Amino acid sequence: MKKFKLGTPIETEAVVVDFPVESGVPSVGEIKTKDGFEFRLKLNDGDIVYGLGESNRGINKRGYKYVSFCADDPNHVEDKVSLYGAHNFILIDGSKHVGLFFDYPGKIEFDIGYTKQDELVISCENADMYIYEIEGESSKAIVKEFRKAIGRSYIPPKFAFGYGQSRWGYITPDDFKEVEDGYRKNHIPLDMIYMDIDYMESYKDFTINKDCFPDFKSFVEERKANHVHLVPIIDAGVKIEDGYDVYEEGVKGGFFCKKEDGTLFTGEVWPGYTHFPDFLDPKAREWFGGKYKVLTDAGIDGFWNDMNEPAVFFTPEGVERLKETFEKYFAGEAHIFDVQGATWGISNNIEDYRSFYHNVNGRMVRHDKIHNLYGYNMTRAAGEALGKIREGKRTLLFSRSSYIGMHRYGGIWTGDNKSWWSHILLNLKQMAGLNMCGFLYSGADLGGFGENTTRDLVLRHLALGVFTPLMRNHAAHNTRHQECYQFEHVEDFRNVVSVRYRLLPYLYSEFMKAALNDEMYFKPLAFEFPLDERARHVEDQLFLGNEIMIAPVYEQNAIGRYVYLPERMKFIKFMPDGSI
Ligand code: MIG
Repeated sequence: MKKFKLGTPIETEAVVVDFPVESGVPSVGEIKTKDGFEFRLKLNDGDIVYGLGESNRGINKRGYKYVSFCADDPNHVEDKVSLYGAHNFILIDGSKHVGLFFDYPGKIEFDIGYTKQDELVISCENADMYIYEIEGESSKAIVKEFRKAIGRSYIPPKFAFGYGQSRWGYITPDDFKEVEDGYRKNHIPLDMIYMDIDYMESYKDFTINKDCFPDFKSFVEERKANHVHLVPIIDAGVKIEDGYDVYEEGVKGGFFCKKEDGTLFTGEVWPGYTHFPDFLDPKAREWFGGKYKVLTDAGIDGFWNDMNEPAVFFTPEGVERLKETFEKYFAGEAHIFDVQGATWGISNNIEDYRSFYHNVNGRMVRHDKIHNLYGYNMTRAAGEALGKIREGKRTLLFSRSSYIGMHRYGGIWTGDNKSWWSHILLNLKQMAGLNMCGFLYSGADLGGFGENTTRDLVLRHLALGVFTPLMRNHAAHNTRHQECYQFEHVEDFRNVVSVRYRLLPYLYSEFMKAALNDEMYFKPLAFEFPLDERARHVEDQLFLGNEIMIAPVYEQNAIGRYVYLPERMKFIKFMPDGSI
């Protein structure tokens, strides 16, 4: 692996091996640093471009453009260019064989044969970055070398390989018990129930709604006695409220992000106006991470970190801007398009992201320049602290937003998908890219998060989820309930989830092999059959470890599907009676 340095890069700590900086430029492509940064590379017919971790569209990224700028966007339709993660690693497999990592934490665009079909153009505002180049004889070898450089992937506790149920809308103890009972009564295994924002008091991090849970610790213990781990959510923003210890400590310690004039940056999220911890500052990380102890003391051993792009519904400044736009409109000085743009653009607004700063090694850096490191460092804060708080024990931890490097501290889930058939396939495609970038413990909201699901969609999505390390059914509030026992012929669900548990020894050992050897748990077919032209273009099957190929059904009313077999294989059916 070769390391090149342009300008004054921000140290992201994505790469943990200390490579010497090479003189010169990467052996492929052309770099321009006048007016920002641009990297151009000619693509030949048949070149495949892999990578970009959690991103939209295909396993082969060629033919579209992608923008790394972590986005809180719940509509993963085909034209979206930014999702929650920023994973700037690509791998070209064809006439050349090369891996490239653009270690740049601001907004960066990958035009992979979009503007011109035979050209790859990577561009961003500032020519301050590290570029890493890996030459190798195969895609597998290149990924392995990259993975070695970015450090060992996070390994969760064993229970995290079980099946979990989640829903935004479980509030009372009875809601949680109902889920536990629903699964137990129907003899469907269940290891985790997730707690969404309603377990907190007024959506305040590290608090418990005491009206609902007067004795939270006992409640957690009771669930554990029934072999269910409760996994609470933690949001990035901290509610502004006098008397709330996390808020007061954060202000006192100088742990929140500030605006240029030194006042604290304020943004609206679930609790109302909040401040955002400066996770780029090691002291703030240590402080926020230490807070997880409030919950581990109550017996909690797993967490999911949300809203850490960070998601900002609006700011007081944004409201002012909106007001002005309306006033101009009514004064006849603005067009309705301006009003619409300002209204829709009030959340996660770039002007807001440009209005606050982080303390990066004593240097004040404007948020938008390091935007993609925020969720990474929130999860790093948690991971580092939990390593101390629960010394010698693994903790379940995954995040919504991420950058390469975060894979050492936690897994990710792929955020707010929908109960759409196309999202089963997107789930599969994303797993391949994520594995290249070190994110092994990952999965999607099975059954779909947004919109009303259907019985067959949940079943089919679960059948893919059987194989993803994170196997969690999750849905948004106000959507149709989608716990397995809500549907007719519950035995079908029992059979699917049981297959997960029957396969656990294999899945767990393949996961551990992948983590310990810097290898991929999920691989595109071409990684094993690089010379097989058909295998090279399969977008709906994956290898899992070294012995299994998966080919999920992702179409409504399908009774099966066509599968491409790159070699002789055995078809194994898991029968309900336990036989195969
Ligand atoms: O703006 O906590 O992706 O899983 O259920 C929505 C409520 C906030 C987004 C997460 C989703 C979670 C939801 N959260």
